[in-house]
Amino acid sequence: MDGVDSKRGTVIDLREKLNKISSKSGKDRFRENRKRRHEDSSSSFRLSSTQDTNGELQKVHRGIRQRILFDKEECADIESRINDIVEMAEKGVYKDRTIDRAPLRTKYFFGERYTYGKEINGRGLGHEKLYPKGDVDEIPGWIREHVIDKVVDAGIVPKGFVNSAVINDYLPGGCIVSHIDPPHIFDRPIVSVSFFSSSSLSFGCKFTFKPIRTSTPLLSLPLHRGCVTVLR
Ligand SMILES: O=C(O)CCC(=O)C(=O)O
Repeated sequence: MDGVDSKRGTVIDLREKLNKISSKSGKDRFRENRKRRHEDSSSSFRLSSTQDTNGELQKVHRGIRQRILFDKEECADIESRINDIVEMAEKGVYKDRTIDRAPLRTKYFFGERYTYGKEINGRGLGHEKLYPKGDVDEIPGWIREHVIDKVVDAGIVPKGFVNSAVINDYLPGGCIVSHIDPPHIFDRPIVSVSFFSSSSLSFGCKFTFKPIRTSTPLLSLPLHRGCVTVLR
């Protein structure tokens, strides 16, 4: 789930913030940008031909299904419940491990949490582990009733399939680093629902934080408010 909460005031754009952190002078950054543009066009990441690009694109498309499942009223109701979670988190109602805060993106783990990013010390895909059961809060009843049951009723996943729900709360300019949800921890499909605002999910792009950069994605998938995205 993702969203932007207009009630929570002005925030700094992550791109500005990270670029400020970078100590490079304007001249250095200009040189770096020119170099990067050159690298982009010769990158080993670039697909070798139009045929390869098409093949990759078809493969990505085959794994994605989307549909609008929540109307405006349902979205508004769920969004107000998400705001309640944010408020409760600020009051310290949840277990420590339920919440993971990063600049402009907060994750709320319910049911299960797994180690990722810095927690696996750069060892990469395959080294992620589940935290012990009970380290994070249970999936709230309203998420089961208003979100999971609806996804089950729509025939997207079987009853009893979902045992983990993560709310990703993005503030303006926030994003999540490119990653693969580890297959030894996550059964497929991965089901994502978007609330508060529309955003996009990019496939086949390189991403760096410092400086914040992304290569042109193979596919940039729109995620509309109320839309469920199913990834296999
Ligand atoms: O916000 C999204 O839809 C992506 C979330 C995601 O990739 C994750 O939580 O692992």
